[in-house]
Order: sequence, then C-alpha cells, then structure tokens
Amino acid sequence: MKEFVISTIVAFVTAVGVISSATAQEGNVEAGKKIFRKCAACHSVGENAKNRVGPVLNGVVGRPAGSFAGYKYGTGVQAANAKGLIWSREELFKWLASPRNYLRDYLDDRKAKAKMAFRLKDEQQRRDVIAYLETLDGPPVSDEKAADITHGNTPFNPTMGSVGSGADPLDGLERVRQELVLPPFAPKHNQVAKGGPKVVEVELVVEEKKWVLDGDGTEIVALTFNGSIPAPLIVVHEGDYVEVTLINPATNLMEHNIDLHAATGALGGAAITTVSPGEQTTLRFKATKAGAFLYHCAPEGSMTPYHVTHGMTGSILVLPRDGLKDDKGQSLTYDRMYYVGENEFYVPRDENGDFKKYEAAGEDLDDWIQSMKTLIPTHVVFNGRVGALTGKGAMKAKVGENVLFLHMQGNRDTRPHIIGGHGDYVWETGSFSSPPLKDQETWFIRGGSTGAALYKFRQPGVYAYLNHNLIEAVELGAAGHVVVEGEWNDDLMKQVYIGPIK
Ligand code: HEC
Ligand SMILES: [Cu+2]
Repeated sequence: MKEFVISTIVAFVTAVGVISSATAQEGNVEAGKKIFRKCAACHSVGENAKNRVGPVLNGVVGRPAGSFAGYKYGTGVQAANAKGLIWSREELFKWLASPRNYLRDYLDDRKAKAKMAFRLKDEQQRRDVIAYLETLDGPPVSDEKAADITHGNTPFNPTMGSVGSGADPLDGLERVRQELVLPPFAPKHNQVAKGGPKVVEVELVVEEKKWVLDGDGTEIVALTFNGSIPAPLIVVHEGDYVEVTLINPATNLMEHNIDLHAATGALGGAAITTVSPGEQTTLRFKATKAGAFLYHCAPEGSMTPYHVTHGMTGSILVLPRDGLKDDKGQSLTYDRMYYVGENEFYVPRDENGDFKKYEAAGEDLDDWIQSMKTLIPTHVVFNGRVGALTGKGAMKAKVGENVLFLHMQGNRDTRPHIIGGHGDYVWETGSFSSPPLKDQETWFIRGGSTGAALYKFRQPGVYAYLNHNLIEAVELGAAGHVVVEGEWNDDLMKQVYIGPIK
C-alpha cells in the first residue's frame, strides 16, 4: 500500500513536470517522439486522440493501468487494474519490453494475456519513449465529431455519406450477394451483364493468422481478408454498386480498412472504413470504370506497406456490361479464369541469418519495417506460398480453351510470362476501355495494379506461368504451372531429331 501511494505521487509529480531534470537524465524527449511513431500504429495522443487498437495514451504516466474511458482492455490488464497497478516510469519500462511477460510476472499467472502484441527491446528507446509520454497532458476532452476522421486530412464529412436519412435511392435495384471463393478461382458470374445495374454485396472478414511461406517452414503472422493470400477476387459489372462489409473480429489485434482502386473518393474507401477489433463497417461505391483493379488494406503511415506486405491485397474485376472486346470492338469470351496474386514478403532474420518467428500480429512490426525498407524481399510468391500453384495446386486447361489470367501485385512491379505460350490479348494496365495489346511475349504489371491477359492454349503439356525475373521465379517462388490436356499439334512444333551428332 505504501509503495502504491509513493509511486502514485512520484508519477503525478513527474507528469506535471516538476522534476523534469530527472526526466532528461533518463530519456530523451525528442528521440522518444520519433520512437512513438511505432506506437502510433495503434495508439493516438494529442487533442483529438481517440481509442484505436490500443487506448489513448495522453497522461498515461501515473495513470492506473486499464483505466482510459471507453477502451475495452484485455482480461490481463483488467486484472492488473484490480490489483492496483499504476503506470509509473519503472512499470512502463518493464511493460514495453514484453507486455505479455510483464503481466504474467505481475499477476503471477502463466496464462495471462496482453492485447498489445508489440515489444520494444532496446532499453534506451524505452526510456526515450517514456520521457516523451511524460510530456503529454491528461485525457483529451472528448470531441466526437473530430474523432471520426481517422485517416489523414481527407475532406470527407462523415455525416455526408451516412445512410438512414430518407429513402434509399438504390431501393429499386436488384440486390445480389456474391459468394467469394479461394484464389486462383473466380466467383460465379456472367461475362455479359443480365439486366440493369445491381447492388452486389460481398463480405470480407479479416483473419490475422500464422502462415507458412515455403517448404522450409518459414512462418509469419499474416494479415488477410477472408483468410487467403491473395484476398478473394470480386467480380461485378461496370455501373453496379458494390457493397463491401468489412468485419474485424474481436480476436484480432490490429486495425484494418480497405482501399479499392475501383472506387472513387475517400482514399478508395480507406478514409471511412477503418475498424478496430470488434467492429465492422459497410462501404458502398459505384463501379464506374471497367477494368481489373487492386484492393488492399491501408491503415496509415508505415502500417500501409506493413499490412500490404503481410498479405492484405486482392483484386476486383469490373467487366464491361457487354463483356470483353478485342482491339476492333469484337466480343471476346473466356472458358476459364485464373486469378494469380503475386505477393512479396520481407521476413526478418536473427543474428545467425535465420528467419525469425513471431506469435501474434504486430509483434514483428519493428523488425519488419526495417527489413521492408531494404526493398529486398525474402519471398516473392504466387498465391501466398512457394509452390501454391504447382503440383496439386496447378492451374488446368484444355487445348482450344481461352483462359483469362488476372495478375495482381499490390506493391512491386512484375512481368508475367507463359513459357511456351503467349498473351493473345493483354490489358496490361487492367483498363478495359483501352484496346488490348496483341500477341505479347511478356507483359508488365505495375506494382499497385491488376492486369489481365487472354490466351488460347494450342498445345497440351505443362506450361510454367511465372514472373520472368527468373531469379524471383526460381529462387524466391514466383512461379506456377498450367497443365493443359489435348492433342499435340505437329504443325506447330515437332521434335525432328535429338541424339548423337550426325
Ligand atoms: C500493434 C498495436 C500496438 C502497438 C504498436 C503498441 N501498442 Fe500499446 N497497447 C496496444 C493494445 C491493444 C493495448 C491494450 C492492452 C490490453 O488491454 O491488454 C495497449 C496498451 C498499452 C498501454 C497500457 C495503457 C493503459 O491504459 O493501461 C501502454 C502504456 C502502451 N500500450 C504503450 C505503448 C507504447 C509506448 C508503444 C510504442 C513503443 C505501444 N504501446 C505500441 C497496442 C499496441
Ligand atoms: Cu490491415
């Protein structure tokens, strides 16, 4: 009890800055402010701070643990609060090194859990960030209007788009729910639209989960839409309304949102869809442009490339209402479609050069940001892991079939090629209002886009479909197979002779 009172007083005095000389010895406020950028992925501070993945940290030094109004703390922090824990400088120093281990010790409970999956190992960095936290004033006055803008300085007024006032202008339109399927497959759809524009409902549930990247068992805690990498393909027609419901289950640890390149305004939806664990959001946008597009999570700052390089990228195909066309405006149809998502990963290594493993989403944040800034990926793969599209997972087709390949890369340029085949028609940028290129050998997919290529298979056999940076294909994983059945055509190719030199 005595200790409790003293630490409260010390913390209080420190918080108001009376013994600031001691603060200077311990940690550097300016350095701490920079380090806080890492914390800002989950915590906000300052005047309009609101609870996000983690609670508001204004005035946290000297505050009872688990006490910020309106934040849903985990059971561990709640128990610590009941036990009288006050966030003194010393306690924070231990907490930041490993929140989970800290709670296990403090509560003397081996099963105690912390919702904060982030660790700051470096002692000086911990002192610095605590020094910075000490400069922050107490809790902000709650300002609900200001608190709603979660993403940059978008001019979006949250009341403008709110549904519920008056009649819904889309009441007359047919509503359909699209059941999304696992890549490399496409959901059921018509190539030529039937009837007028519809409202197409899709549901994306964010799953943070362990994910193995290769045959060596290299593992990350992936961030996914619906549990797959890439995220599922959505297919609609130009003029349709797309209603995306994004669910972030309470068991997750991070905030997520969605930026759809097919949408117009509010950062593609990212500005108005950020959801914390335990929340969901529904966004409706009109698909005004025909093409193949990327969608991805885009929380803020470093968190955007962090989430994108943890698997949160997918594609939406917006078909022209009357289907695909060649360069002369003649209809083109496909017999099958495959959706190839290319993702690159930057798995951090330990002192021995071995890949590190982490237990929970966000735990690798610091290491991963360092590693992704090298721009040297450790893995470049199709469908989330090395070999996902070979062997049992190989794509299949028959001689004479037209196959539409969508190729998505959320972050980095790539160059698909079919070894032994071509791109008969290629919409390199994904735009269907521009005429397709014809008879391409290799096509270019800009990082941040989805392109489309149509090819009629004319010979049976196993084709490699790969990123024609062959180092990335062979050494890092960016390769798949297409197994094609049918009759061999000697006119197109014949082995005339092979054997000893004649
Ligand atoms: C990946 C998200 C994430 C990051 C990054 C993160 N935190 Fe947290 N933090 C949380 C969550 C979630 C909680 C709530 C813990 C619980 O309830 O178990 C929390 C709780 C806290 C608390 C306890 C607050 C209270 O009211 O009891 C402090 C202090 C804290 N974090 C400081 C920091 C600092 C400082 C950093 C940066 C060095 C940081 N956090 C980085 C998610 C994060
Ligand atoms: Cu995300």
